[in-house]
Amino acid sequence: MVAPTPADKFSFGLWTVGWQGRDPFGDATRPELDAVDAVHRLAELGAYGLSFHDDDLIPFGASATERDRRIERLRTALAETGLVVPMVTTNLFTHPVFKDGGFTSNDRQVRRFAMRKVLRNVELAAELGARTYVLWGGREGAEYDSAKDVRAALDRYRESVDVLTGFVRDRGYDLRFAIEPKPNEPRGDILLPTVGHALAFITTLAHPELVGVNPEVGHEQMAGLNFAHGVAQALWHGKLFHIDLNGQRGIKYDQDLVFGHGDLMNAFALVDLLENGGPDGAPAYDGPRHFDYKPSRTEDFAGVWDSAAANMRTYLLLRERARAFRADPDVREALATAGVDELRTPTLSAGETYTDLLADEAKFDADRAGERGYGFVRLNQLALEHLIGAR
Ligand code: GLO
Ligand code: NI
Ligand code: NI
Ligand code: NI
Repeated sequence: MVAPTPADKFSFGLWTVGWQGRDPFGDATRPELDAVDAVHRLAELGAYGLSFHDDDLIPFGASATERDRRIERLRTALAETGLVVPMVTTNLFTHPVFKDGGFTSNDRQVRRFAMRKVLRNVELAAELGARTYVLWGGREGAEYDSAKDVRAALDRYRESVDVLTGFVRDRGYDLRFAIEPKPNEPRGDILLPTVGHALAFITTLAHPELVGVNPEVGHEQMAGLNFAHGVAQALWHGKLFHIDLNGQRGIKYDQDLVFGHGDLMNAFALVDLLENGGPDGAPAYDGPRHFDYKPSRTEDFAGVWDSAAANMRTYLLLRERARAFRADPDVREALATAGVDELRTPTLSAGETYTDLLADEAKFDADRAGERGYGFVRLNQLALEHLIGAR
């Protein structure tokens, strides 16, 4: 039951298992990983998908023949293993040209270059059958308030996304974009820092229906926010197009730990939401369960593959625990006491007006209602006991 299969839709970024462990203070601790090896290893572990940045697969500035050769090698590995490419993305952050951003660099020529880089890779994404194209603008931001006109930057951000959706529509690609918010790192402050900011931005676009969000566990938690709440709101807006799963312990640098190795209670709530949060307890999300984590730089390749497997195993264990939680009669009773289901009833009855509502005042005893105990703590303890396997 906890052995992953392709039906579980687990996918990994090539840059995750391929991370060599370079950080701001230290050199690489692992050699390069060949994309073909990554595909084979991930398939053996039970994953279904691989995602990548253009530069993960094709080194920046590679010739056209080198590009074709690399794509061909990937295609062969995919055909051999049955792995698919559900999502593709662009690297607009590593090369020095992007030091002040891609779509929102103060330098207009850089912005034009960034757009071309994305357009070319969108073509590749469509050729490989990807359905989601992630936009993570890690360098779109600033360290200094006077250095960036935020409103102009948002104009340019919108202009770029509008060009991309226009391109996809003209070409007839079955591809949607997902904006990945992050509050900071590598920039001091990144534009569209949270799920909420991104959702608001999307409403201003020319084709909002083609753009959603790709929330990442650690990114929201770096901002001190509740990840499961952010995902719930994205679902509510019909905008959860993709998800980046990993682990983060509090407000600090982006840790990219294995899923569940950070805030485990919130990870439980998240899996419960994704797997049981739809109508009649069906899954609320059917896209890839995508891991965007980093195997710690203390690990050798054995540790890399152990950590890849750990992500999937933790997800499946949480899925199992969340199902048991939902099925437990004590939990059902605690949910009823807590009024969780009652919140689904509209506050006004059908046909009722505010006049009817105002007339209802005399019947309500606020002091009495204020005495109600909701039993939320007991409910949470039941969740915890299911989570740790005590029930
Ligand atoms: C960094 C981001 C990054 C994105 C990736 C996809 O913190 O999480 O890994 O997910 O570039 O666009
Ligand atoms: Ni991240
Ligand atoms: Ni991260
Ligand atoms: Ni990410």
